[in-house]
Amino acid sequence: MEEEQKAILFKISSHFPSPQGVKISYGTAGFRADASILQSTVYRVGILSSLRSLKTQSVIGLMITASHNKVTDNGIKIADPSGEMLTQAWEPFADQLANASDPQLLLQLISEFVTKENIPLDGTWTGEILVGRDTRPSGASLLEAAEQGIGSVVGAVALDMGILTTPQLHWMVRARNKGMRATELDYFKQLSDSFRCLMDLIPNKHKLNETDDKLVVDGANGVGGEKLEILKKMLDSLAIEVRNSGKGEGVLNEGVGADYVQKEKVTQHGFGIEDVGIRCASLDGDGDRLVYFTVPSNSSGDIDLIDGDKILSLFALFIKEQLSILNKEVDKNATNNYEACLGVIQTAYANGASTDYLKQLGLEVVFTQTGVKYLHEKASQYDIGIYFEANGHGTILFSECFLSWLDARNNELSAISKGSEQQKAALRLLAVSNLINQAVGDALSGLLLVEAILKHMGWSVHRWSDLYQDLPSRQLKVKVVDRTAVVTTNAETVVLRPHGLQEAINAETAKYTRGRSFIRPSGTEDVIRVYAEASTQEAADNLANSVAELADQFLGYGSNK
Ligand code: G16
Repeated sequence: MEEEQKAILFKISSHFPSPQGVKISYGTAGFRADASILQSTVYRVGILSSLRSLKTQSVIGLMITASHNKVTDNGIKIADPSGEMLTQAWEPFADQLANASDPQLLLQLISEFVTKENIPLDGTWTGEILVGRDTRPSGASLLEAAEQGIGSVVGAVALDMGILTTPQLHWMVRARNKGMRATELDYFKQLSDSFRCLMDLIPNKHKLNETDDKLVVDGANGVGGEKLEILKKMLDSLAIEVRNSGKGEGVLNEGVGADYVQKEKVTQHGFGIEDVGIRCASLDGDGDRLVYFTVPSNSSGDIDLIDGDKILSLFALFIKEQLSILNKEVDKNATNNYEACLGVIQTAYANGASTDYLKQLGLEVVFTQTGVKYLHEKASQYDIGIYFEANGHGTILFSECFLSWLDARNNELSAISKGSEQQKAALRLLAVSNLINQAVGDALSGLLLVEAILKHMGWSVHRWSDLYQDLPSRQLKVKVVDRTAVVTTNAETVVLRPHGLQEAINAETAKYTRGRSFIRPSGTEDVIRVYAEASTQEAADNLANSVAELADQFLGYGSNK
């Protein structure tokens, strides 16, 4: 590393001392903490994103957001060249940078890493980092810190993309690196065009079905609601009402949003008995999660949740149907046949009933740890990989290989049987691949796909909800002394450490019919998460409470004893 570069890094780094006595770790989706202690972390991640851009010779993304967390938190997500989350291989370096106690150590770490990774800092390549933020009040000053970090690396420049949803930024990074136009308008245009294309392909018998038409969306008082207001103006065939759009007095994620709705299963602020029977959806604070729900007529305050598992099931059903139409009359001797490999990815949070349902459909279901980075990686190994977390975070990935075959097949069908059911199926799959975000889970594109599929099937939200009956479940959080003391295996379903805890959980779970329970440390909040399901709600609640007590006994302050 040149002396000039070292001097710049040393000088600017001294303005960003790391917070005393705090260890910050790269978690499920980047760094996340109270915004007041994040200046130095964000500055250092700015440096890292510059190095990543120079190393990959591609555009990189840096998003300032804490997504579903409370408004006083903030965080950073990094988008790699293909729009995916930062490669896991660089996470240890991110941890080291974030925790370097002084500028000298920081400089040494960077210098060693640059040499090891052979990163060109000689001005032969200009790094470019697209920077975005959500609507949190702390976002503007943290964005400045990120820009200082990016500017500390000679040859790297930051491009402020303004307030965006996280998936918009990931989409832009991917588009830029594919040589495509990548403004916000381009994003909206791609979504609305492909949605229109799917709507044009709705079977005639369902075209005039005007029932169940209104959709009410909870924007979590965040950026997703704001963007949906813009997008909906480009969609003439969909009536959307956005509530909790962030324009009023409501607080981001407070009693609203996808995380609240999915975990608490009660109506959020702005929704109530007047919404009985209406199709409703909820986004999270940075617009990367989506769940649907309806308000039942019993005025209990509860909702009927349609979570990520059911969105996944709807998508899987539709994709499977289109593939079977496409392959219906295949000429067994033809050389251009393609048996697409379809895979479905879930985590341990997936409701047991959803996994049973997907398996009954004959689909291959694979489990990974929690975190989009793991699910996405797995899904990318299929021709079509559908991944969803129960919390509503997911998408459908199409392999380049399958897409180029599909494109060619569509051209061929258009020449020999234009307008045939087979060609329509090819066109639908192509439209889905354009609509659904290929970089990361995206509530806005997911919502449009759900809407298009419901129309295609001629289904009401209730018909969709009845695909299968969820097993009753409960999620709890437990505050413990040190959540990193928990080590898990088998896609987080088994606790390895502390010793004896898994045996205790097993003994408790065995008492319940269809009982299943696990604990894992959160990677976005300083808590242990507890999940339990069983044959009745009371049993699921009791199991969750017992397991939470065990977690407290083994790891906590003993407050539950
Ligand atoms: C992030 C990740 C998700 C994960 C969630 C909760 O979501 O992107 O994959 O499910 O955190 O993680 P944990 O249970 O480790 O706290 P988001 O929407 O908050 O960015």
